[in-house]
Parts: sequence; C-alpha cells; structure tokens
Amino acid sequence: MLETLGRSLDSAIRKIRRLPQIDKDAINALIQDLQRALLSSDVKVELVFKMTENIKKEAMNTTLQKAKRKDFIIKLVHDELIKTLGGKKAPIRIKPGKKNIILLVGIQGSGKTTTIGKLSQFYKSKGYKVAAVTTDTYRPGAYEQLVQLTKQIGVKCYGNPKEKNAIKIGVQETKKAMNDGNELIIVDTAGRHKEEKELMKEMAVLEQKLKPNEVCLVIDGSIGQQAYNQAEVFAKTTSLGSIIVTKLDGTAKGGGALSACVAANIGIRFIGIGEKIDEFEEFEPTTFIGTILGIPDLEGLVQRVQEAEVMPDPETVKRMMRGKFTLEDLYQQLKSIKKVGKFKQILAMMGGGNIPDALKDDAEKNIEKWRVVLDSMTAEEKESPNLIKKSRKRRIAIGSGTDYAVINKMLDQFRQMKKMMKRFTQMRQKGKGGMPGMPGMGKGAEQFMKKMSKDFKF
Ligand SMILES: Nc1nc2c(ncn2[C@@H]2O[C@H](COP(=O)(O)OP(=O)(O)O)[C@@H](O)[C@H]2O)c(=O)[nH]1
Ligand SMILES: [Mg+2]
Repeated sequence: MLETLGRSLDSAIRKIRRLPQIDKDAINALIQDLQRALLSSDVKVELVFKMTENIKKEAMNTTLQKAKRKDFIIKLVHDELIKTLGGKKAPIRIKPGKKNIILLVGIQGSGKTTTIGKLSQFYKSKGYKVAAVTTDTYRPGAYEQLVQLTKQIGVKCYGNPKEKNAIKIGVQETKKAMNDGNELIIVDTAGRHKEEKELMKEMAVLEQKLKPNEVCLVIDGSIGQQAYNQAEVFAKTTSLGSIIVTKLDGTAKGGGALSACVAANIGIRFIGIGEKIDEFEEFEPTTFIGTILGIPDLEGLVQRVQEAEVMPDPETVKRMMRGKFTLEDLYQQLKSIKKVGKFKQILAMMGGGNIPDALKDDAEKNIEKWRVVLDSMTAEEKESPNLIKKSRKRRIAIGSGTDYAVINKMLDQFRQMKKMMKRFTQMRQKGKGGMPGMPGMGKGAEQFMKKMSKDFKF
C-alpha cells in the first residue's frame, strides 16, 4: 500500500540508521529525502514544507546523547507524519438491536459499491445483522452488481431495479430491510447524474429521509490532493461524518489523498487496499505510518526515545550538585519516576543503575499522599526538613489528613536521597571516579560528571 511513498520513506530512515553519527548534513539530507518522497506522493507543497520544517527545527535543536539521536529523529518523522494524518476516528456508534443506517456517498467509480461489500463484511464479522440497500438508479446494472457482491458474504441486498426514483427506493427498501430484523443497513447511492447539482440534492434528501447514523464519503485515493475539493463539495450538502479512501494499493498519490482529507477536517475511517472484499482496513495512523516507514518495533522505538527525552532539568541538577536538595525536589523526581523519570536518568548516567525498587514502589504508592503532605508544609520546612519535629509533624498530619507513617516515610526517603547526593558531591570534589558502597559507580560516574559539567556549566 502506498508503495512508492513507503519505499522512499523507508530508505530515508534506513539511511539515517546506517550513519555513524547524525550531524547537520545528515539532517539536511533527510529533510530533502522526506520532501521528495512526500511531494511525489502528491502531498500539498505547503504542507510538505511545514512538516519538514518542524522536523528540521526539532532535529537540529536536540541535545540528546549521540546514541539516542537516531531514534529521536526517526520518531520525529513518525510523529510529524501522524499529525498530518490526523488522529484515529472514533467508531460509528451502532446500537445493537436498533435501527442503524450508514449512507455511503461519492462520485461514480470511487469504489462505493465495492466498499459496501467490504463494510458489510466488516460489521457482519462483528456480529451485527447487516443488509445492503442500493439506490443507484443511474448506473446500469448497479443493483445486480451489489446483489452479486453481497451474495458472496451472505448479506441480503435490497433494491428495486424497476423504480426510477432513488428517494422512494431508499425509503421503501430500508424499511423492508428493517422489518426483516436487520440491525445495520448500509445504503449505496448513485455517483453520477446529468448534473452535479442534482446528485448533491439527491444525497441531501436521502440523508433527510433516512437519518443515517453517519454519512460516509468514499474517495478514490488516486486523485491525490484533489480529495480536498471532493470532500468540501460533499460536506456542503450532507453532514459528512467520515471518509473512506479507496485504491491505496494502486496509487502513488495516496499520501496526497490522505493528507487532503485531514486538511478538509474530516476524519478517515477506513481505507481500501484492493478490489477483494477483505482488502480493507480500519484506518489507524500510527500503524499505518509504522508500516510505511518500515518501523516494525514502533513501541520499542518510542520507549527508547521517551527514556532519552526525559532529561534532568538543569536547575535541579545544578542544585543537587551543590548539595541542595529539597523535599519539593524529591517529590518532583519521584513523580517523574512514574514515567521513566529524570532521576532514573541521573542514576543511570552515574553508572549506578536503577532506582532501588523499594523506593520506586513507595513513590508509586504514595505520590498522591505526598503531594497533600507537601502542601501542608511551609516553604521553610520543605527547604529544611530537619526542622520537622514532633509538633510540626502533628500540625502537618492534621492539615493533610494523613497519618504519621506517611510523613515519616517521606522524610526517610528524603534523607536517603540526600545522603546519596551528598556522597556523589563529595566524590566530585575529590575528583574520584569510584564511590564506595555504591555498586557500579565506576567509569559511568566520571562520564556523567564530564557531561554534566559541560551541559550545565558548573
Ligand atoms: N485496486 C482497488 N480497486 C478498487 C478498490 N475499491 C474499488 N475498486 C475498484 O474500483 C472500481 C469502481 O468500483 P465501484 O465500487 O463500482 O465504484 P462506485 O461507482 O463508486 O460504486 C471497480 O473496478 C472496483 O473493483 C480498492 O480499494 N483497490
Ligand atoms: Mg456503484
């Protein structure tokens, strides 16, 4: 699907992965590759430049360690593409056992009738009793086409090839289908008339009479960015809820079609990727982009980048280095542990490995309570927790509605952390790499110090 775009994006990403290091030239080359790929996929020029400008700005600004930079840049590309494809559309709300109607509109040849078959299969496999109705009185053999298609999948097709009035057919046949106990009726429409105006009017009246759960526009992906105009025209006459983009298997312009739909502010719900009934997918930008970028382990990549992204904030580190460490710092650090936090980063860079499990568990369990406790303390107490003796503790306990155990635990954690920080500072002053009593504190600590003094200028 979207083979050309996929291939060129994939090769741009591979190029980045192969490089020994990412420098300015590498980023510029990547930007060019991306632009070429997107433009040849018929994505609008302005959009291409906006996207690549964003990627470039972020990529050039990164202060990540070299090793993580590649992942970071690949993720940037990934995220920017996802943004262009919008989020996933929430599913159509279908109430089991009730009357549900989906109305499919779109110009002739876009793939409506084929899509009716695909959609029927999709919902049938979810357990709904589905029927199809055709109101296309314009195209010869339209009724027969849908009958054949639905027969393959055991879905009943309703229609009346003798009647010329599409509205009449729509209303009567939908009613019949409902009376037969169908829960979901998918209605096919004509895609051509003597005049476009008439076609649009017919769609508007059909919508009025049938009151569908959703009007869904079917667009041929090979028209590229022209999809924008088509979406606009249909959105003017009907309350268009979503779009299905078809024929993404056979076109180089799919990127243009998809991004144009998003630009028109109408979510994409499904994509068609072949003529066969099962060549059809729910549209999921994340999976979609992962596939065309050739990133099989997207989750792993995102995880690695997140870990790298959470850099300790320079102010906190500076303060810690000077032996200043307040309760508020502890709270902030522990809060971030929950999402692969800063503190873990600091410890890892020190070569000390991970935060002790016990501390992490306590943090996760107690973090909300600790917030309340902190809010009941004065600034002075947070700066110098040693002040907190019996009577203050009592006041804090009452003020925060917690018991002594919670406060004690927090103070205890604080002392432990502070001790670690202190040892570390001493080590720095002595200029030694090793640290007795802390396994793993060898070379890593030296590197950490070098990096920190460079990054934070202390
Ligand atoms: N390759 C490919 N062909 C498709 C897809 N969807 C529809 N088609 C083909 O497009 C042509 C027009 O489809 P049809 O459903 O009759 O369009 P309609 O006029 O909108 O009802 C047919 O030849 C279909 O087989 C798709 O996702 N991929
Ligand atoms: Mg048709």
